[in-house]
Amino acid sequence: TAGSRSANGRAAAKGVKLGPTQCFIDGQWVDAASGKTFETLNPATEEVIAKVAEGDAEDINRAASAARKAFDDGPWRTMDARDRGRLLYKLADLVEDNLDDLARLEVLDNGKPIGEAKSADLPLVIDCLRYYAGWADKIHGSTVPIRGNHFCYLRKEPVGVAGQIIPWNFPLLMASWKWGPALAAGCTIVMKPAEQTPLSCLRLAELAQEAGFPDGVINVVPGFGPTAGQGILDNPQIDKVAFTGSTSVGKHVMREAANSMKRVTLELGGKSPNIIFADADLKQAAAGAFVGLFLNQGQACCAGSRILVEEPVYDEMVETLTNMASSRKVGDPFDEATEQGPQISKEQFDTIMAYVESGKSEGATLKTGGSRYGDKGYFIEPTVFTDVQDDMKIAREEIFGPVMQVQKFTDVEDVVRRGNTTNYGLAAAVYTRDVAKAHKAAAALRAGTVWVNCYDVFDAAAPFGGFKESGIGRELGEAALSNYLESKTVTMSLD
Ligand code: TXE
Repeated sequence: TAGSRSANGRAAAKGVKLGPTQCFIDGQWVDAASGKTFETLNPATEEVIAKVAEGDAEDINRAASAARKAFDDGPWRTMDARDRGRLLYKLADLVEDNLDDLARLEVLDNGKPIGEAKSADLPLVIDCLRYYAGWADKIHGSTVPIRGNHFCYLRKEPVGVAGQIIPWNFPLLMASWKWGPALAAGCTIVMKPAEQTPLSCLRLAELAQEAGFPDGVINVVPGFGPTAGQGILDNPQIDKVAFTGSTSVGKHVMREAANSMKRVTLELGGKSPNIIFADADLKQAAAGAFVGLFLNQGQACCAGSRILVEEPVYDEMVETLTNMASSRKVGDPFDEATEQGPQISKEQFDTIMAYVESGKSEGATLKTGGSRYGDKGYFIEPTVFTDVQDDMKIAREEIFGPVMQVQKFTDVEDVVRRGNTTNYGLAAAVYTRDVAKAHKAAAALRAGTVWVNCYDVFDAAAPFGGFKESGIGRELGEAALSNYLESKTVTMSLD
């Protein structure tokens, strides 16, 4: 049953193999220095899954020293790049071999539907690790034709120790997005997974150990933001911080990073517009708009949470989206037929329900949903609001739940401006059959990713990240490597 633990620290819940629950520091599984633990819950049942080591600044400092040593004294920085790549390939293979178990662990701790974990999260993790494995031996500098009798060349060198802080919505995937480019570039890692979902990341570290990553290259310290997370920001041995999470904490990370001039990349929230023109393939548009919002219980930074629909097709689109939402299968995330599981936590559940109340009180029309689903677990009915106005709270703020806002537009020239009227700029989508209109909108939308006639199409090779308050820097693709590299200019006299 959930919560029961055997002597070796592995519990059996829903037949899931739990894996480690301690800190992973310098190749060792250790308790937190304070001896403290915290509970991680199953959001579908509200039951305790396991007690996990609660790391704080002291554990982070130990991890950072180990990562520093593995970087400065080797073996990581001095290992042949191709051999670093081989280890990443090996890790990808091990993840693939353990796909089912990892997917189940993710479902237990996060609540996402098993079908999604197996068909989306895990394959994307594997692809990401392989993609960066391939990069490891292809990172190189260039020569520069400077004036005079000199030979000038540029070296690409790893930035050093990377501190990485990730959220709970895609726990394994976020870990792979951070580990892949950092390890390919030759950095060492101190990672703090989210306190809501530490288990899959710890299991990934165990697989990395099995793959043969040297001690100290990858360190994982579970714990809370203001203690363990802050420990990363405060530690002067850490050269770079990569953060994914809320915009408010992202701003804090950036301020704190300045103290020791850590390099910073941030992947933050969004309020992404989906613009559906009347000439779109409406079936395709509805499918894109629907998945764009409801995927992962609405807990996606790029959630397409403002659906702007051109007037002639507005009523039809509202009806289609409402029907899709009301027939969505909510329930036990371990059931293969389930499409929507619980929200991650009581806090998130309460925040989302408060947004639903604000939508109602500000005069939006609640077409479907709006209530808790069931009486156990943090389930919320798929919810659709229509007649949403730009100035309503639900049209401006990130809800991070299964709550869709549908808005009408008549002015085709003005809709991109409306789409851009937000402090965020993570993603956007346009649905139209008119190629020129699509390209024009894609160029004008101020967002890091624009999807045309689709949504949530991710690939390890395609950069992802935000304009404006949605972040700094890009993850994935070749772009993410530069987050982990310094450029060194070497100039030699030939006289
Ligand atoms: O995020 P936090 P929360 C948004 C979403 C959600 C809201 C709050 O709108 O409703 O944020 O979620 C660590 N120093 N996103 O509270 O707090 C924390 O431990 C260092 C969007 O869960 O930002 C966790 O590991 N670290 C987002 C990570 O930051 C700190 C995904 C994210 O937690 C810290 C998640 C501190 N002072 C939430 N405080 C996305 N971009 O996808 C917290 N942390």
